[in-house]
Amino acid sequence: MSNKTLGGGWEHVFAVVQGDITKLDCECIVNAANRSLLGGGGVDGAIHRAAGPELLMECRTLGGCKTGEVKITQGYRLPARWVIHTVGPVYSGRKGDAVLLANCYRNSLALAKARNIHSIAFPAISTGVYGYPLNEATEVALAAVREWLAENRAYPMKIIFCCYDRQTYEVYQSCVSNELT
Ligand code: AR6
Repeated sequence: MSNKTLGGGWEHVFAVVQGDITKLDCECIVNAANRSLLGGGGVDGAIHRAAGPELLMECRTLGGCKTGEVKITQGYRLPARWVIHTVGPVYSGRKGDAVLLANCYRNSLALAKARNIHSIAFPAISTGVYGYPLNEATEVALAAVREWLAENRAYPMKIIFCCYDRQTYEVYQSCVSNELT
């Protein structure tokens, strides 16, 4: 785990870890969901399995979620108290993809702040089933988070990028090192 500031002040802790997001003991984890919010594969499936059926029951009441937007639920059987569900773009190669993907990160952080949450873990949104190239998606994620931190310097927030596989972890590590040097 690396603790580094990334465009923020001393109160911002930034970490890249490799592992399963459903195991993380932080206040809030982010789910890379689909517009129905009724579950799926990948990290979405893992979160629903670990949280238990109550999560799906709450998700049924939310009326879905638009791409780039966010909805919050409880974490139920997860160590995390809250789950922020967001919907990344299906990669199309158009400029709008990056805007929508950045919105997932920015809107998640804004909602976390509105709920007085101070630690949040993100998966690599859209880089699995939704086909977003990993390097591009990582740049978008880091830029969006850096901007948010710069705009919210006074708000203590621990941000964890939870990379499931080795390749994702290495890309995040190398992009973070490049940003910091
Ligand atoms: N913890 C952390 N990251 C994970 C985990 C986990 N337990 N499991 C997978 N990942 P994906 P998307 C990583 O496909 O591309 C779902 O069916 C995975 O290795 O989960 O946004 C939804 O319902 C990859 O790096 O999400 C949607 O239909 C990253 O999470 C669709 O997939 C994202 O991969 C969303 O596709």
